[in-house]
Amino acid sequence: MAIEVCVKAAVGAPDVLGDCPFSQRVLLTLEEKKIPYQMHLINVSDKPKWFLEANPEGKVPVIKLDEKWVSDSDVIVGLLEEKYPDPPLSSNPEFASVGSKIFSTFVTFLKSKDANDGSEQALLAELKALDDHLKCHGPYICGEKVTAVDLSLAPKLYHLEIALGHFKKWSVPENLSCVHKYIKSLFSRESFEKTKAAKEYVIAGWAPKVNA
Ligand SMILES: N[C@@H](CCC(=O)N[C@@H](CS)C(=O)NCC(=O)O)C(=O)O
Repeated sequence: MAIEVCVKAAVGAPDVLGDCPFSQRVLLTLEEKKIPYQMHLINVSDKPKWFLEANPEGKVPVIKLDEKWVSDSDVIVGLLEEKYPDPPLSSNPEFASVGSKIFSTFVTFLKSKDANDGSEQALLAELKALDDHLKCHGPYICGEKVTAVDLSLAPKLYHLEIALGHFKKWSVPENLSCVHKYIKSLFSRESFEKTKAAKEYVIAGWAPKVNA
């Protein structure tokens, strides 16, 4: 039986898959584990009553497991690993936090209106640390095989590339070659192609935050 999963619909297009990186992380996990699922697209600016009843906090993603709705991508990914251990996706605990500050530093830089506030340098330092890690341990964060930590980071790097390219004409420096290779190999996975939001919706999702 297919697992029910609620994910974000695109801004202004409620019938199209939206731009939530946490939703994509859960979809990537389902795809990589080849777990059949039924997707409900949730318009987060007009949430359906049944969704709010099932999940009063109102955030996506949520997934129905053993008749219960479960929220939070960290919790969902952990439960999927327990219930569907094959193929194993758990990451080496030593490397579980690699790249974990990239998303927050990216968002700070994206929203920054002051070129001298150090936010670009902070992001560059995180990307450089990822490059150094991949140089020693790559091609994925835990080595030869993709694991949960890559599936969490991939949608965030996708947002970073699109949003910084669009709003700041900024891209990951060429000399971070391991990061470039890493991004290319993650984005070309079938699971990623199938679960990514279209570029225009990623831009539409960030626009109000950038222009705030
Ligand atoms: N920590 C949560 C974050 C989920 C989250 O922030 N979801 C956003 C969309 S990307 C959301 O549901 N926003 C709608 C709302 O808060 O009303 C997770 O990992 O699942």
